[in-house]
Amino acid sequence: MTINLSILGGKKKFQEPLHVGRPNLGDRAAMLRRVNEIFDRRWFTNDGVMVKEFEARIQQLVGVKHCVAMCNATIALEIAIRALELRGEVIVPAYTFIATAHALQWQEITPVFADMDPATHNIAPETIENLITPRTTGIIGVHVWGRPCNTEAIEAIAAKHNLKVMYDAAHAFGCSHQGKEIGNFGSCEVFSFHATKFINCFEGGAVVTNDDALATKLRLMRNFGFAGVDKVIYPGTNGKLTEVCAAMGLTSLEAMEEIIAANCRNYEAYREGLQGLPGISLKEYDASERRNYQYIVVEVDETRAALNRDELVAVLQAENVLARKYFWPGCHRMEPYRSLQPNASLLVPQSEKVAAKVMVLPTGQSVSPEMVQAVCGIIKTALKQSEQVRSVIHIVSGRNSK
Ligand code: T4K
Repeated sequence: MTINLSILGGKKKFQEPLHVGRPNLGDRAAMLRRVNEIFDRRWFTNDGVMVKEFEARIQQLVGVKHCVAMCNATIALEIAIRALELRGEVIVPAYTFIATAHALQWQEITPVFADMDPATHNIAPETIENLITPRTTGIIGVHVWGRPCNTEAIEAIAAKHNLKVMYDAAHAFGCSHQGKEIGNFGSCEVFSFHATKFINCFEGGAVVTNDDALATKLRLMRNFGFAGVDKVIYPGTNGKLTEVCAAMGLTSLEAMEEIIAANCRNYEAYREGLQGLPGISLKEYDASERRNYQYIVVEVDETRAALNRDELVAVLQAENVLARKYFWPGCHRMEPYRSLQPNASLLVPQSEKVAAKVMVLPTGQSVSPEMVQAVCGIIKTALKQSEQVRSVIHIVSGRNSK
């Protein structure tokens, strides 16, 4: 089927924007029942019934001793970093969402950027050791796209240099690594339940750990350091999850298998639709492990594809398909890091290359396989009509730069 591309003057293929992070809803009636219960109980936050139930469900699903629910994953990262007493410098991948780096910088700890393994998009363990200095206290691995990083190699390096390890598992809830659920690695792991995540609390996050003392500290820190009424025994902040957010989390968890099935079905449809296109490759998920399939990640290799990543994203956006360029240009190229560490890009060549190639496409319950076919049809047509597309993009970008 040939499509009259919008960028070449045709009608937009989608009347409504097709978002990458459209929230999954779960059972609306069940959610409204929970909201009514919260109203009846007049208990809105501070370790309420819904939060406790949410934490218990996460513990059970992950097979971990403690889940400490928080208001979002960024605050959860900050609290976990503080509870682990990380200081000085901490090694993180350059290729991650900016929150991983900011959670350190916010507490005056320097994020030191390691490079990635282009095959997995995860931190390359062999780039870590050269970055260790006497100020290094820890490593934060990130399971990018829900595909686990090389925990064995990271933890071996950490043991050798007496460093702490925690993981940013914002993308990896519901995933496993060598048969073990993510949430059981390092000293602790942090999940995100933001609206755009496959399981969401509107806004929410959690630190999970098998360490009893750490869990106690995290709970204290989440609630100003209160150890009972009128008794503060620790410096803390406010990282609490509200009841209504926990209610959304519980409702979302009830739909977990359906959501994963929808994501998986879309992933297969993309796989079929993009198959055989030169220079276009879909990042694969390992079907022998548990995966949530929440990100459709495509690399555009401009040495082989007829259009580059930015040109394809422009074509898709013109059709109302709001593809994203996560995590371009990399944390090291964002402020304050690009000013504080102007040479960091020299140390992360693979991250630089991959960040310029990746586009993330829409999926989730609100996206059907027919919509996926239409998105793939747009990509195929654009590649076929690359010369016209390129000339139009150049005219428009020339106009915009004047
Ligand atoms: N670590 C990692 C590795 C992360 O990826 C993240 C967050 C964190 C830590 C921190 O977690 P949180 O503190 O957020 O819990 C989005 C999300 O906001 C962010 O949570 C996520 N990662 C990141 C990968 O994606 P943006 O800046 O792209 O968000 P935004 O507002 O542009 O939304 C994305 C798309 O979703 C848009 O097309 C609009 C659509 N959308 C969004 C919302 C909020 C909807 O359709 N409905 C909605 O309600 O960061």
